[in-house]
Amino acid sequence: MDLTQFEHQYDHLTHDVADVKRAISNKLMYTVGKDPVSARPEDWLHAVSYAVRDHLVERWMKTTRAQYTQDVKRVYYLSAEFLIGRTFTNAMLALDMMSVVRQALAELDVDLDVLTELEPDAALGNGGLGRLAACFLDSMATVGVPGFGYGIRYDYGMFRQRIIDGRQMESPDYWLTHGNPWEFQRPEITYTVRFGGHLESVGQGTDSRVRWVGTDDVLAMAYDTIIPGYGTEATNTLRLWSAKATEEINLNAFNRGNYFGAVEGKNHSENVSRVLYPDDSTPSGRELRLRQEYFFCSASLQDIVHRYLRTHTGFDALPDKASIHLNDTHPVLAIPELMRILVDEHQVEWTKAWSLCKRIFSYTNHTLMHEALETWPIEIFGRVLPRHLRIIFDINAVFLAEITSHVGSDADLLRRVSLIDERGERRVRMAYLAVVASHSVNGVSALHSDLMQQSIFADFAHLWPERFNNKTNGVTPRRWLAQANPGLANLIDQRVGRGWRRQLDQLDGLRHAMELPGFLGAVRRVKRQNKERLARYVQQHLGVTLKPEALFDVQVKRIHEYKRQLLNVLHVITRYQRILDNPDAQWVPRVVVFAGKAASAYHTAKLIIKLINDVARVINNDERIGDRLKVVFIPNYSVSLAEIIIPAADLSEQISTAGTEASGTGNMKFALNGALTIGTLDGANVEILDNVGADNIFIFGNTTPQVAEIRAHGYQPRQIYESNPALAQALNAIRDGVFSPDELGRFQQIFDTLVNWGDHYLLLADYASYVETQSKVDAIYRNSDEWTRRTVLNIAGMGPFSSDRTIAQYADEIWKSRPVVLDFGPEGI
Ligand code: 26Q
Repeated sequence: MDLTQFEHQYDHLTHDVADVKRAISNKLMYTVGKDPVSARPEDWLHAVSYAVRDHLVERWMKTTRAQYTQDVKRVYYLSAEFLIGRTFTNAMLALDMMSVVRQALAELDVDLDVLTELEPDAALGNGGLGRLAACFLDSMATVGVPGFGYGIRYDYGMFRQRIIDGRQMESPDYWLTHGNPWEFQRPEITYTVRFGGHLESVGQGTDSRVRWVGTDDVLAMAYDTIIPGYGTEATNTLRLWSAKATEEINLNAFNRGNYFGAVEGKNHSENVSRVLYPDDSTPSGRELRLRQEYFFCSASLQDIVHRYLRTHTGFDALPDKASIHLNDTHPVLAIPELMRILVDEHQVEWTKAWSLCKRIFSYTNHTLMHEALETWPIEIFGRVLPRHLRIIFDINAVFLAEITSHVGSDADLLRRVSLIDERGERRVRMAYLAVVASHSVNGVSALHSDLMQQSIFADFAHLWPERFNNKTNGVTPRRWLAQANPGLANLIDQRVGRGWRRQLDQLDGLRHAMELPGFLGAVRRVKRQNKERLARYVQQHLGVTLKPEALFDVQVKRIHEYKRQLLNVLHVITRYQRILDNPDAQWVPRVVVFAGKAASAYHTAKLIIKLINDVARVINNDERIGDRLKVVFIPNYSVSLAEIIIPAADLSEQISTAGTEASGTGNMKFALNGALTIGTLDGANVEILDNVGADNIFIFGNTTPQVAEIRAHGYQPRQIYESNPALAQALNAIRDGVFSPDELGRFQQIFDTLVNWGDHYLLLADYASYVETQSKVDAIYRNSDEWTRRTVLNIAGMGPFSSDRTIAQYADEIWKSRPVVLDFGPEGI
């Protein structure tokens, strides 16, 4: 696609092409150290990135200085994951420099679009939770919240997925091979993080203290990335920690003459930040994961306390100067770590320290699924973090005593809410620790926040109802509309102006545009161009030809049973069988697109990938089907791939079992890009329905209470299988090897899971409703004006799903933070 037509003209006013050209050439020579004659495209990318980055640095220093002089309350967002994707285009858009950079590069004989494709994704996250953190960083900067992200600088991000013979193969994602021009290494900002060792008691009675000694130490070194705000000069900082061996470890071993041992030790301690754990929603329970979590919490807390103490004495004002937000339970060790720093290192009295904690911490829960709740065996915990285990025991003792004094001694209640699960192997319940230590606990959609209070935190919600609240997720319209879909962005600009980038509510103005001549046609043309772009990608990478007039039906997300990719496959097979039975009917041609990664140890998810690929091979090569149905599995789903796939979708599949998907954010990205949703009443789908209206979304399936009811009455999937011939035919085809002629029994297990082993996620219960709803989708799609009208009403209703709205609510209701005032006013451009 030719992007130039969408870049606006007036950024030439603020940036002169000649200046930018000179800056790029200077960076190429003096920073990258290359002659233009021999520079490779990677060298040009680095040169232009440094040139663009310089403009951010000026804003960054202004903002950081203003935060310091105004002594504002800072918001620290602690997250084990930040799924950022690429930075270059995002930075240029924030600075309004896109067209001037394009022009400057063209004059240097370099094509901007070639360079952007070379940048590796920063894939320091698994999926929704990590991407949400990245959207929040963008929004905090944009709305002026003095926010800091803290996390881990993994050497290896989310693994790269290749599909070989239909199966997922993982390979390491070493994203730093060519260096990262967006980060600033800060060797002077280094903290010692301690592990292991043992506890000693010193002193007597009220004077008694605990000493934590004999530890193995690792250094945490800071790397900073600038987070630009959009349409403001405000910028924030993402600080990621990288593990460095302490010199002591090296020298001791070296002096004993054990050179290899010294290097081995170095490797061992530096392994802490080596690799992102790729299990989303099923914690691996590995010791190294616990070490990772403590590593970044300890470094971050030391840094936060250090920054505070530069300008304050005593800790009374700490809650007025720092809010610490826990993105799920992965950073929960920040709680005992703050207690340790206050009590052990600064001699703050326990009760005082604990009341400070409760004013500082807040926590977001992202899942209700039992197997996803983080707990650690106290054996491992005590070995890795003996001091923190003791602190948690002490917190628990005080907490349980408090409960007893309020509600009397109810042994059953105490067992249920204890921070230690005493059933079987004793385990620390990380989510409970988060709830007990935080003044705010939020869910990520209205439905999820309700269910959270009725299920996993029911006892706590009775004790402290005021602590619980909802903050429905959102996505940044800068990346997910302006950047990913310049064609649509440009069209919206023409109808409602450019303000939606910061005020997404302005999309509401599109309702009137519908009547204007030519508008629906223009929307359709943009969608068509986006579909052609995706078809080119698929042709290049998979060798499958897609016709852009087909309905593009898309499900992209992590592969997980609860997300029900298998339900989608059942519909695909049913459609295939119906086309074979009735080839002369007027079929609406469909392209069904899947993408997503399976956790490397999740066998069933990997088998689902194999099934999708096997089904795709059979259908795509069946000449009786032709263009009426195509199925593709696009490998290596990532933020950058999402930016290509989502704008090309007609239909967005959000079909999780009601009550299982906390929110979903892909659902929002698709609707914002003019896809209609087919979905269950789950997560934020419920609120999307409220905002786009029932006529403009395809809702199907059992509701959360119905799901509970079905399960309570002894769900019998086999009965459904036996009474629905179309369903039986699809399932039998899977079982009998229609899609696996080379290994007939390959998918027996999938059949059994659904028919014989209880169908935990109720696919069969929702199948009929799903397939029927898919027919309604076809009917509407046939009427392309009607379809397009509905897609525009979807876009118009997406105003509330900006992460700017989400962040404004966190800032007002949880963090009580105020925007930093920049001397030139908050409005930059
Ligand atoms: C925990 C311990 C050890 C190893 C891995 C993990 C781990 C890692 C990632 C556990 C869970 C995750 C990710 C969870 C996640 O992405 N949840 C999603 O969060 C989104 C943002 O709120 C929601 O929209 C999704 O509904 C939810 O599934």
